[in-house]
Amino acid sequence: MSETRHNWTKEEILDIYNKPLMDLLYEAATLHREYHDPNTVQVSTLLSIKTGGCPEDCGYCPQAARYHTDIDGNDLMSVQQVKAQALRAKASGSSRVCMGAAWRNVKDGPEFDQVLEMVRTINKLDMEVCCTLGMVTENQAKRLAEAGLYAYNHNLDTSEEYYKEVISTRGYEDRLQTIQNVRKTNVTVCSGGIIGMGETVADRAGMLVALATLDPQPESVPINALVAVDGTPMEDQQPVEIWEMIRMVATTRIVMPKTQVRLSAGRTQMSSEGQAMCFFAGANSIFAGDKLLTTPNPDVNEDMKMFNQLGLKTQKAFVKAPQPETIEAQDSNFAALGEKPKWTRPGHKIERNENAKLKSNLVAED
Ligand code: SAM
Ligand code: DTB
Ligand code: SF4
Repeated sequence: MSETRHNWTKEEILDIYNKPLMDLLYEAATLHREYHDPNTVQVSTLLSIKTGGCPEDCGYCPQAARYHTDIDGNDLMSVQQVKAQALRAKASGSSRVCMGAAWRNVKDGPEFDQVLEMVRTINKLDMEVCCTLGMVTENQAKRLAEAGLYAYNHNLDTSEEYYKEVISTRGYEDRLQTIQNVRKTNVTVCSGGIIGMGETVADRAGMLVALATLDPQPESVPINALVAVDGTPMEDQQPVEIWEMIRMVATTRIVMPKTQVRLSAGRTQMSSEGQAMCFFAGANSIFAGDKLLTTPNPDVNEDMKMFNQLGLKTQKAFVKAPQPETIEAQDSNFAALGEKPKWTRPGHKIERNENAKLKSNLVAED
């Protein structure tokens, strides 16, 4: 097996992305087979444990409080509700539950304690548990690890340059810091991004440089196609073409050969033939369930039908890394240190986001 490289340059990645498609597919599929079973797909179920009302201004996100979108917001779910949903997900073939919260960052206190209890509860069901809760401090990452968390999802979303056009309320370096904090524990890192936000192909390559030069590389990389939601600053973005998704997946596979590449948001727009090409190009995981966090996802039965047609099997839990141990009396060991993520770019404004906010205020006044 070839060594994983951590010194990729943007030019090299662009050359890969722009190869003739047949050459790109052949190279990606060959590498995929070296490191993974090409007929196995890992299935995760997303669960929005706290929906909407987020203070951030991420231009793609329907959960940002400042935009007028049509989502039903919800306070933090109870542990029992989460357990019931996790059991349903397990029964439908999912090996991982990914809990998402519309938070800028985790705050120590009763809500975080409740999330830790959710992690312990799902872990006891022999399922992998992932969380995506916004920024975490090193201490909070350790507490999640102690509760038995398997993966933490925190996306870089795009290149460092384009990030400034998408989000003004936190910086790229804040994202990288959270990934670093998670890396200090035994929790695996899940980090990827979105295509179709108006970025250039060079921005896509830039994001892959940022991810592939991490050492170790993330264990899981979600590639999302933007779901353009009415009311967000990106409501008018045109859907990405399937070829762009295939190229992005294949390039990710080539520069991060050992990583689980997740075909994430945007699958409702893709045919099963298009998705099959993504699996051939190296995607080996998906989010299943009729909802992502707030937007639709293909029906579970449709996904199972597609898997049968393609001869794909679903991956069992804990194949890639062992089940983490839940350590019971964890809270007192890691008392809050009062760490607070900083706001790295005060005063930074993005015209597209400001316009969407203005439009939202006008709609709210009507
Ligand atoms: N609040 C936390 C955070 O931002 O880290 C966790 C939840 S957030 C919704 C998780 C990820 O979902 C984002 O980083 C983004 O990559 C993805 N996402 C959000 N809205 C999306 C959309 N409309 N289309 C595609 N991906 C989206
Ligand atoms: C990721 O990269 N994609 C998922 C998961 N990580 C949390 C979220 C997709 C969200 C799509 C928009 C929504 O449903 O709100
Ligand atoms: Fe909030 Fe996360 Fe949505 Fe950004 S992506 S607005 S941080 S929920």
